[in-house]
Amino acid sequence: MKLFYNPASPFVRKVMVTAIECGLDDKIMVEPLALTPVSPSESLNADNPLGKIPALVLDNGDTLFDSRVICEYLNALGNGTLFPTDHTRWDNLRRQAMADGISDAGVVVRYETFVRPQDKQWDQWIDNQKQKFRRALAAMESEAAYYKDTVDIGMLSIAIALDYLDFRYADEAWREQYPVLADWHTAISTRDSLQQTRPADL
Ligand code: 99T
Repeated sequence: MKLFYNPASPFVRKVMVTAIECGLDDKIMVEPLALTPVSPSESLNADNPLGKIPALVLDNGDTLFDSRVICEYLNALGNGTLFPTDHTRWDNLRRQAMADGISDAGVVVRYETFVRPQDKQWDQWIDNQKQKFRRALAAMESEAAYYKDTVDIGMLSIAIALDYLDFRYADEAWREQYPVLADWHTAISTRDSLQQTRPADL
């Protein structure tokens, strides 16, 4: 399988982490792409009309996107345990959605501040996006005591979203405000799948 990839992307990282957790990482060949909304890739667009990564080209030529679909696919393929079907299913998927929303807001602010020319930047837009991830941080702090040792797609996605905030917005200093979440994050970060996939610029 071929994965359109960038080591900075929290969404690509979800896929890599899932692949490692499910023992499928050696089945995936990565194609690195330096991508922004204003520097698209023709070869990616041919496989994913949305022009976004991650996109996973399967051995039969079909392409799967986005990260939620790919992660669930890999979990099924590798008989993984990241998408339980018992009563925990909805909380697990809600947490994945919350984490992805944090990453989405983080990526939007990154594009607004790093890609958009300075004279066209909109401070209120940036601030409102940051409020999204700040509210989500407060919401996670209030439930983090229950995260314990659970490892599912929701928990891994939260760890990845927090790492993305550290990677792009180190000045957010969320650990001081949210100690329960910080302790949980320190513990889950020792997992091999997270250690092997630290975010980096291409
Ligand atoms: O929007 C574009 O044109 C290019 N951007 C992307 O492909 C980003 C890369 S993160 N991917 C997504 O936004 C995917 C979101 C989707 N819902 C999913 O797969 O879950 C780049 C991060 C960075 O450089 O800091």
